[in-house]
Amino acid sequence: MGEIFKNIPVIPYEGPASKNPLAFKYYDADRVIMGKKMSEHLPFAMAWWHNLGATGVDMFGQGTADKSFGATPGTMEHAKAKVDAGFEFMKKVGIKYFCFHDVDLVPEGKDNAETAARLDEITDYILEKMKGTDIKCLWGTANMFGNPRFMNGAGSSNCADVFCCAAAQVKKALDCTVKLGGRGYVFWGGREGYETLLNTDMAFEQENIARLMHMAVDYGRSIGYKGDFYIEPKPKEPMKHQYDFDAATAIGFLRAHGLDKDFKMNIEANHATLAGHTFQHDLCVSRINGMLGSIDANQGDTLLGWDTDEFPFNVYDATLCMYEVLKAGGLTGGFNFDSKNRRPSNTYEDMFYAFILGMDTFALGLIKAAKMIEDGRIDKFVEEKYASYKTGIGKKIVSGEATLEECAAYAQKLGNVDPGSGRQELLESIMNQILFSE
Ligand code: XLS
Ligand code: NI
Ligand code: NI
Repeated sequence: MGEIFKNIPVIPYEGPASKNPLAFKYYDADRVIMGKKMSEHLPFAMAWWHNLGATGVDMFGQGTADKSFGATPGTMEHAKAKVDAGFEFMKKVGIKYFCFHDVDLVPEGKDNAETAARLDEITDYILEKMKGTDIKCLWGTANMFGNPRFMNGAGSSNCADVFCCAAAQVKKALDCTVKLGGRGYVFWGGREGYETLLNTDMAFEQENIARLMHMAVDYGRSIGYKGDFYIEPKPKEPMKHQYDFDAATAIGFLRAHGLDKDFKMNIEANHATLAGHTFQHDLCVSRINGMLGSIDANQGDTLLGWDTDEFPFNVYDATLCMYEVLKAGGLTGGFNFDSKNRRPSNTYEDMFYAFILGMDTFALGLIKAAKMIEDGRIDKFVEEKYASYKTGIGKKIVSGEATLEECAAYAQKLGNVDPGSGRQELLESIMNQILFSE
């Protein structure tokens, strides 16, 4: 197969003054920030489904982008053309990871066995392509939401036969992930939720999801998989109510079912905002629970109530994201662009512009988050805000020595109490100052 993205070179770093649309302005892979290269802070990944699959089809119209890559969609020849295109794309844009669902790699066969044989063939082909490159799999997953059999759920289905079909897919997707050296394995609960409680046994459905996850962990460890499993929370879409609503809900579920040692969170920006949180909120909830594993990097639109999966361009959000990631000491996973071009951005060049935008946005976020930490004013403020717990009664509360009676007796001796200003506007102006100075 010859070159697919003709006239597009390997994307260079040219710096903030460059006006070359096919160059990075901020992402400089080898630049060292807080002791680590940018490329190590930011293990970027390409989502097979969006970048190589999404043509812009929506419920009102056909695709606008041609992703046939010279082959007939729905054939194994096309599956291989996508591999060729994907590897050329990743090399040119300079990213080292990809993420996939089983059905992104090959067209589904007439039964599980045929799909599995196709997956063996395509993963051999991918392994061949990986040789001599440093490109690897970030994570794999099984699509347990597209096929009609999953209409009532996968692990949460009312039907044990469907549960077994889901198990077969998870088993094969884990095999493929291990074969491709994947760092992680994701469960996004596409249809694991409900439309109405009138027909739903919620407790039973949740227990069954946990059973499927335990089986996956047992099987994965038995074939030598050492990476993390991830839950990717999302509050709604496609189901009206999804069980993995947000990070707090998913962490509670993992702990209730004894899965918290093997699982972490894969936090998607647009899912966090759909849950009524900020992206930073769900990252912070994951971090403080030791559960921040990986990130699906995209952004939503506050005017739209669904998962628009836009390429990230909001530098404030990216900065606050990187602030959490730096405080967590990095990710075990990476930054998967679970993002797609807008429907009218339908050329090959647009695919590159989108990744340049996303990678530059996170590079800027990293640079600025490191500055916020090095500047120290914000951290110092937060530290001092809680200073009353360093001495006296506060210290006794934290160490567990104080009783309710002691606190009450202490309170009786107090006059007016002033907890101190939260200084939000001052802190926001410090952030602006850091964002908009060199
Ligand atoms: C959908 C999810 C999905 C997962 C992988 O909203 O983001 O793309 O990342 O199944
Ligand atoms: Ni996602
Ligand atoms: Ni999503």
